Amino acid sequence: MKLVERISVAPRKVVRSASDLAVNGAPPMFDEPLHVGRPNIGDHQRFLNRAAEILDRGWLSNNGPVAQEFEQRIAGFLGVKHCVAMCNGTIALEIATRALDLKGEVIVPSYTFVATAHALQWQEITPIFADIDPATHNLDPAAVWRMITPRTTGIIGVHLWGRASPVKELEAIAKEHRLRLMFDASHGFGCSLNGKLLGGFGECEVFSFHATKFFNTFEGGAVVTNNDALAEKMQLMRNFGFSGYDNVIYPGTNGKMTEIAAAMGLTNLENLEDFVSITRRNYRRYRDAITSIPGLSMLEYEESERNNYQYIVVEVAPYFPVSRDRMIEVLHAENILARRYFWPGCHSMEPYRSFYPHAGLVLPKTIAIAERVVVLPTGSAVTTTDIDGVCSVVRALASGPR
Ligand code: T4K
Repeated sequence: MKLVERISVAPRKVVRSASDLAVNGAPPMFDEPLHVGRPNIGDHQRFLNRAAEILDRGWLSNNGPVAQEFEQRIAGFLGVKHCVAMCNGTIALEIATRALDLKGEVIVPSYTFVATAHALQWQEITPIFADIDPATHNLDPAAVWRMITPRTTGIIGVHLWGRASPVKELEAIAKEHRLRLMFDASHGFGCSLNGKLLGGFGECEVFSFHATKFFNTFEGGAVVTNNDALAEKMQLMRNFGFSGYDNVIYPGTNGKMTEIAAAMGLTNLENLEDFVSITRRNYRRYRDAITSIPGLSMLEYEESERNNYQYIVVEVAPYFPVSRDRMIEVLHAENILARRYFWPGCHSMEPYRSFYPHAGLVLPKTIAIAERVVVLPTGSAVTTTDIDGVCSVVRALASGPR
């Protein structure tokens, strides 16, 4: 494995007081941006060998041998019967929801990446936003239950930050109300619930393999399922609905994964444990520093489970001396490109904010969490020295307004 390198790796200073901050005229901590989501890239040579084979073979897409191998490896790794690889996570969500025959209203969290809602709206299915549990940032089953109407056909739980949704409770609600249940597992590749890897819960689960995800295929995604008929339907749908030459039996789309994307996936799969050891190390380094700062808390990963530790999620309490947004400004001035994922919540974005102007009334926890969260840089391009630099900036903010 070769790590993504930055031109200048070392932080340029240690911040001891406010006068050391870039917002106060000091030089920035980093010469170049420290991003939240630099890609994890496996062994370059193995990828290049695979790329050369693809070029020699002259088979670039349309269910080629590398994509087929990728699907088998992913299904085997996750312990599910089928993996239907796709060109990205959004199309995978669209195909999964359509294959499940979702219509009318589908309950989703507002506190997620907007693609979860867009995949529904794109098909003229109404996303109904339910509130979250502030302790987990995942759907609150009681809130889901309150949003059910006669038009509800399904629930999409999101395993936000790679921490599992309340699967058992959502299953019980879905069963009682005869709803279809699926999961957006975009953040959850390599994460487990009660020791079982995410991927086998609900009727199907959707992964994103976007460049910024813990496990990437440049762009890519997949729906995984244990349901044979559903898998077969999705295989047709992602290929225009073709069933053999000249015979179209569904209004399909083009959701196919390319061979080069699958080659990246196979390579990265071989280095998955290397990625985890780096993101776990980074997570622990941040946790040791952040949890000792009054007014800040970090979302913790259950160490008895498998985690990918891809997101460093910090909550800024209302009594912290500076606001979350001021903290972001200060960090950006240091070239630390922290993010406000997933502010302000899907319900406050278009078209949802115009369609459902009062949606926020039932989303108090979503609104509070979205106002508090800062996501800090990690991944294989971030070193523990970088993290010490980031934490010295954050610590300086704890001692008073800047
Ligand atoms: N459901 C959920 C819950 C999701 O989180 C997502 C995607 C989806 C569904 C949809 O899956 P896809 O259709 O995307 O497969 C990013 C990603 O674009 C998006 O995939 C992801 N969620 C979302 C959480 O984050 P941004 O706005 O953060 O992207 P951007 O361009 O600002 O990049 C983030 C950081 O990564 C930057 O600091 C730069 C760095 N970066 C980015 C790219 C693309 C690199 O260093 N190299 C790169 O190649 O949305």
